[in-house]
Amino acid sequence: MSINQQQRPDGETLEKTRPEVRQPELYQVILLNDDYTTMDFVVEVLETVFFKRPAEAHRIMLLVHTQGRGVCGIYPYEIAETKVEAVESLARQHDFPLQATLEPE
Ligand code: TYC
Repeated sequence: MSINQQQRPDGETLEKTRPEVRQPELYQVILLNDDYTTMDFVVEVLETVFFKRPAEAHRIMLLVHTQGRGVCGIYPYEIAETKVEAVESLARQHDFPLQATLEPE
């Protein structure tokens, strides 16, 4: 019996024809430019934290470098928050000032 089905006492099964599915609110993870973090490190972060393939990671890195900021992924709140923490924790370990932030989609 799925969550969209209900068993009635007479043995009939009722099924919702239009299940109410609540979509989670989504947040953009935005990467910010700075003058000190190396391009290679940013590409590595995009590959390891956001699972971008090398060409896409390089494209996003250059976009952030030239535009000042760029979206690197869109996720439900807790996942987005975890990505921001992962970026900043990796950056600190390597003594880079790289920062990321969240914005509602
Ligand atoms: N601007 C940095 C440099 O010239 C590269 C960089 C790109 C840093 C993207 C941060 O989010 C960033 N080395």
